[in-house]
Amino acid sequence: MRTQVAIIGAGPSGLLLSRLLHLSDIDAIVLERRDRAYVEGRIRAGVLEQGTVDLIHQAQAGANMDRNGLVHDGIELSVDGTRHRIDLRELTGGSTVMVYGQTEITKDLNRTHDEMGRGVVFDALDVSLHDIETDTPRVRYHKDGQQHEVVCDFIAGCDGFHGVCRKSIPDPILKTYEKVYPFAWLGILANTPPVSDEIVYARHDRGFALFSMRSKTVSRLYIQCRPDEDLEEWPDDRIWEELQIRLGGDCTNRLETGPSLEKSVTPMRSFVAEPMRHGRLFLAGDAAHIVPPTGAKGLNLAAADVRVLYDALTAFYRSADSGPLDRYSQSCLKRIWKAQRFSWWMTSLLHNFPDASAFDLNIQRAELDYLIGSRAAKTTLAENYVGLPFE
Ligand code: RFL
Ligand code: PHB
Repeated sequence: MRTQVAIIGAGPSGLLLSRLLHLSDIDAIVLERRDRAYVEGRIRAGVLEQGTVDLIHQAQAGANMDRNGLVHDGIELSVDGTRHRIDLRELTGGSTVMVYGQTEITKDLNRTHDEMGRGVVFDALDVSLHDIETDTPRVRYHKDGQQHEVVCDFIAGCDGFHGVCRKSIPDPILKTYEKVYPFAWLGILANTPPVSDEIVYARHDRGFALFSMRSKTVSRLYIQCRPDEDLEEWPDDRIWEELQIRLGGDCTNRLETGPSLEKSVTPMRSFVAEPMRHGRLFLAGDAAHIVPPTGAKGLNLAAADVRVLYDALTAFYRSADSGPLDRYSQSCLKRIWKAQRFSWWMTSLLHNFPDASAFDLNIQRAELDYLIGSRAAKTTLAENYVGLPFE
């Protein structure tokens, strides 16, 4: 089979890129290892920058998001039970974020693919990349026991952190940077009404906690835990009790408890691979970088890569201009490192580090104190949280 762009992975990066290319009459195929129910069932991100919202509109996949997404003007920081509001809209001169689940975005994008009649190949096993340093790279995979081969012009590696694409870049060329944190997040989803109108990030001596939501009736909550935490030791009641303590203030009384619909542990790491391009292979999203979720940047960075890659591919096909493709890695990495810095900073500010000295703890307290008391510091947080401008 022949196509212009072979996309590996049907997460938000792959689906968004494929949809945008389709609208520009560029032929693409998406190969996904898992089945559709699995891909659509994963509970992940919830906070979208305006740039991500705009790209979803550009992909003509924003109708449900417009109907059901919640626009948030601010976020709250809870420090040992006392709440402090960060007014995103006022501090940034009008910017806000949209709370809308990644699960819903994936479903919305899959539906657009159904309509396109050029869908995603789910259950595509043993994907392997060949001849990526030539002008006619190839992708092989197995489906229903048969081997298939796709010949293409470009391969978009949108296959997440554990995918095959990054591993196809030869070792001496690929450089990686990594920081692993000594804690994880235990997340639950529950059919309980939000305890607050806005997301609450809580610093507490027992560890970080986060209150978020998916709708006016569904809450998404996280607590800092050990990376090797055993979920068996965390029945729902214990999680709710811990959330009540850590969120503190009026959240303690207002928190409505209920059975969890989903429960999982997410390890925390910062990771960057560069270059994001090798020959005709371009990495996008989690395949090239991971941020700890504290800054809510993972999905937004993935969308930012897709935007740059889509623009570069259209410049190539419309004007035979390969300049934007040549600059792809460099263009993306500038934004990625700024989001890495912000995510690392939010994580350092709000979590308990098991090996922190008394000096480290005092510095963390001073940083929080300064942030809460300084308009300049709150503006810095706000402009990073809503998403830095595109150059
Ligand atoms: P994904 O979503 O991992 O999708 C990759 C897809 O590739 C498939 N795949 C393969 N397919 C074919 N062959 C192979 N060999 C393959 N190997 C893998 C996989 O099955 C999968 O379908 O990557 P993508 O598209 O780059 O999207 C990235 C985002 O999913 C991720 O950055 C965010 O979820 C991160 N994140 C958040 N980001 C935000 O912007 N805001 C948030 O509020 C936010 N909260 C979060 C998060 C991530 C979390 N977890 C679970 C890590 C909260 C959490 C708890
Ligand atoms: C979420 O709603 O899942 C969420 C919100 C904010 C974050 C991370 C995750 O920083």
